[in-house]
Amino acid sequence: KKVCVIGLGYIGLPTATVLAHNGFEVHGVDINEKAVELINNGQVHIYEPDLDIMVKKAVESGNLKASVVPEKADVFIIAVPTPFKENHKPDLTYVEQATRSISPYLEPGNIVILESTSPVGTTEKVAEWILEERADLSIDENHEKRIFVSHCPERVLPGKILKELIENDRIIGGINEESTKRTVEFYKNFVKGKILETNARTAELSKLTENAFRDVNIAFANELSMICDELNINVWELINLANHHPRVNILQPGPGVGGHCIAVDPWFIVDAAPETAKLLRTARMVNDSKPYFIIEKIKEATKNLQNPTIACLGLAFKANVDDLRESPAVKIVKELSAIYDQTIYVAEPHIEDIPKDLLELNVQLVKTEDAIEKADVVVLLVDHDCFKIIEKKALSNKIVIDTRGVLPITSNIEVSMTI
Ligand code: SAJ
Repeated sequence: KKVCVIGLGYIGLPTATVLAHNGFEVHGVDINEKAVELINNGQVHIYEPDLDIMVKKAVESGNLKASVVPEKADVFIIAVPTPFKENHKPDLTYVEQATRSISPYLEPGNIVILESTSPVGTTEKVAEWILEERADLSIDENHEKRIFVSHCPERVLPGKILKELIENDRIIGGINEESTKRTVEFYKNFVKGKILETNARTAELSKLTENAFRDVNIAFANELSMICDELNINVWELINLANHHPRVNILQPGPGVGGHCIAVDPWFIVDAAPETAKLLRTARMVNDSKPYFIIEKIKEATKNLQNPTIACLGLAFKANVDDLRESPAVKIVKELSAIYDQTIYVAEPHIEDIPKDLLELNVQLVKTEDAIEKADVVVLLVDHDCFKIIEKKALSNKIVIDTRGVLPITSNIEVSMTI
């Protein structure tokens, strides 16, 4: 069987690779020519543990090839981004382009699977776009040129993608029962987790709900941290105590919510039910406001210092990854460089070069020890394991603002404290 995967990013490339390892002939497609060239050379353009080795093997086996144009196949998987526009409305341009780009290659009996996290109704739209391009095909039962269309939302956690791709339970919802059935048969080839069947719209909302659930829970922790700051209570101790209750499990506060999923997906629900999704909208706003709360805390902590030198530890959107997309840490560093005249020193051991959008600012990427040594104020923004071993004596006489509660500080407040 042959599979054509559209979009060779964090989801598409690992999926294409796993399929190739399971004996499928895989044709990967991406608009990024550089990525295509790298993949065909057995290399990768993104970092994910073990992905480089797996891609190399898949390409060497002859089962994985990449190109900028699709080819005929039995199964088509769409794994392209679904960002939002300025007004938090979903932007389906990439899904539409991908769908229209595969349409000329479709043949009766083919399955088209949308893996991109999508607003409710998108899978049905995919079917409509195909039929607009191909009047000869049909989604109707008994039609001799029938094709099948389903949603199977990706649910993998960056950093654990290759494991979760195989082990996680999957939800599959087709635009009709036969589409669901055929898509389930396909995923059974490589998924070890349970495969749960539903319709396309429920599958779409289910994925959005999972990320909205996490967003609301993180917002709860973030709001608590701001309440604790006001009441002069240590939020980490508070959460630890409350979590001893058998039915309480509070997540960890931080400088905000980053990444390209949790900060985006709940808006698709809000957009679909704007009057009703009050809690979800508020959670988004709480999490989006958190970086500015941290900046205010930094300003407050430095108000009596002349030209303070600030070191920020971490730029990634979460612990132990190199991914800077929508990172609250990057947002905070940018704001700080606009507020302070002194160079802002940044330590991010997971990247080698300073990202483009910080290049023109007065920001310098340095080693963790150097950043701390130079600083009057140390701001910890990401709970990378490598920061957890920082010793107390390295921080003596510094103002320490720890947004993740990992540094050895004894003060009672979450942020702005002097050792
Ligand atoms: N965060 C906190 N406190 C916490 C947990 C997370 O502040 O207690 C922050 C992180 O630092 C990060 C953000 O939230 O900035 C999101 O991180 P995450 O680890 O919760 O999630 P992602 O974005 O890496 O991946 C999520 C996952 N969804 C869920 O756990 C419900 C993943 O399974 C999805 O596949 C992925 O979104 C996706 O692609 O949709």
